[in-house]
Amino acid sequence: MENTLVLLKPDAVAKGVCGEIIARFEKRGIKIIGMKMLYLSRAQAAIHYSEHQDKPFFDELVNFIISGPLVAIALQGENVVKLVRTMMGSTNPLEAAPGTIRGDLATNIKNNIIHGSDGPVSAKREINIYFNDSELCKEVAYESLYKDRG
Ligand code: D4T
Repeated sequence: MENTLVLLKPDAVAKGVCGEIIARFEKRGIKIIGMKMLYLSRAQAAIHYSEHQDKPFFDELVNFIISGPLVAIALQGENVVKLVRTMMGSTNPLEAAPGTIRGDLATNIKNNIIHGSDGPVSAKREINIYFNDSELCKEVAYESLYKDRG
């Protein structure tokens, strides 16, 4: 079982498409184990995107991600990192296939609606930026609820 971290970026909140994106994960059978709306501080944004700190688009990326509230979601499932990235589509919405989240809801690479962890190691690091362990739901009752859904 894997976990991954998704951010519905400020443009997703502004466009009012968070519900639609969350519904796609739920319908696919992916389990939500944590979710919150927040403003990211500049320091948190720099930590989240530390791998991009030397890239020319870093400042713009940080300014965008702190420009409004976002929704952070921790998801759990088998191969969920790959599954979510497939559902997201290419980083550049111009190359994202129709039917993917970016292919349907985004138009440019700077405002590309959603972030998803790129591997289990970064998922663990990123989930820790947004959630304390006590904020992640791992109750047995919750497990059986999902089992009942087949
Ligand atoms: P995230 O991290 O947001 O899920 O995106 P990806 O994993 O799909 O893509 P990424 O890490 O390469 O890029 C992070 C973030 O930077 C923006 N970006 C990227 C940008 O504004 N200009 C660029 O040229 C690139 C490559 C978009 C996503």
